[in-house]
Amino acid sequence: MAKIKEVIEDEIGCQEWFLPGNSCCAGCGLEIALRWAMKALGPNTALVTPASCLNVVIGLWPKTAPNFPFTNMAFAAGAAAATGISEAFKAKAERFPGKVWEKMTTLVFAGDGGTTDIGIQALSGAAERNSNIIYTCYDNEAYMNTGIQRSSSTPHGAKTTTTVLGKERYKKNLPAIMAAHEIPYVATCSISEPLDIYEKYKKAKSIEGCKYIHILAPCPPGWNYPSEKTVELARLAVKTGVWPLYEIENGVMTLHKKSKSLLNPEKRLPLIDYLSKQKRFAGMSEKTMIELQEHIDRDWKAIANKLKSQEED
Ligand SMILES: Cc1ncc(C[n+]2csc(CCOP(=O)(O)OP(=O)(O)O)c2C)c(N)n1
Ligand code: SF4
Ligand SMILES: [Mg+2]
Repeated sequence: MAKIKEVIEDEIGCQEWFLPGNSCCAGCGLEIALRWAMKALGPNTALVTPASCLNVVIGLWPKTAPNFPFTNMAFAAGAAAATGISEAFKAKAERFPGKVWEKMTTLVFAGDGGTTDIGIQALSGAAERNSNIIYTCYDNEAYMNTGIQRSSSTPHGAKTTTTVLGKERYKKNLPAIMAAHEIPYVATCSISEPLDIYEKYKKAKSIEGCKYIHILAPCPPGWNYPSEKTVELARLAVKTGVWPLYEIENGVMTLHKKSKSLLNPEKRLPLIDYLSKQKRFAGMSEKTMIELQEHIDRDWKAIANKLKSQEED
């Protein structure tokens, strides 16, 4: 586990690459996610951002917030564009050895709508080709930039402007879908564990091929809670077992220490501790809450089975 001392002593980690003065809402989880990813990756990073909140909060030149190169991209094309950019870096590196091109990392930061719905075909293609990119889904669990419409990543029971009685369907498990592509690295993160974000991006940077990192990034207006509660909510998502933290490196899964003990359901905080702090779950019926809990328990059983089968191998 990375230590804060390591970040402070890291010439890149101790600096801010996504600058203050951007137009994120107060308490935006996305901003925390990007800041910490960039502390690990540094300025030799080309960011691709499909249509999303990030696309907008970046701002207009010459007052843009990223202190590194970035491209705003069409909604469906994040992973495809990143593949092209990464291939261009490779060609340049071969032609001009010893220059910056061989140090470049290609990063996608896309929302859950732009990943689990609209960008999934380009992402699946990039994963199948094993394109040399780091693809991030920052997950605020709805289409926030256009007014809180439900996405495949919105959880069961959550109210959005298109699920006014609460979403009937369940959250799509995109990290599991990406792991099924057998890419070299898949990880989940929470903005409540910034050092874990830092460490996982450092690792992803060192791996050749397609890397997928899915970060839970609470959103005060979208989840309807006071802006100072962002980190608390992200922490509760981990402690209740709603959001397991793990990485899968070359097919081998490892749980983060804060999630490991939660293999025992009795160690998980009650789900209500998480739900009751967000108005998007207000008025949720007991039936829906039980269904949501059962779905979470089912995901944990799948994790336990995977770990068991690894032990037996
Ligand atoms: C093809 C296309 N359809 C719709 C839009 C409008 N649009 C821009 S951002 C956005 C929401 C994106 O949601 P998500 O990917 O979850 O990112 P978030 O806004 O939550 O950060 C939508 C629908 C667009 N820009 N392009
Ligand atoms: S709507 Fe949510 S994700 Fe978008 S900038 Fe505001 S807090 Fe961040
Ligand atoms: Mg979103």
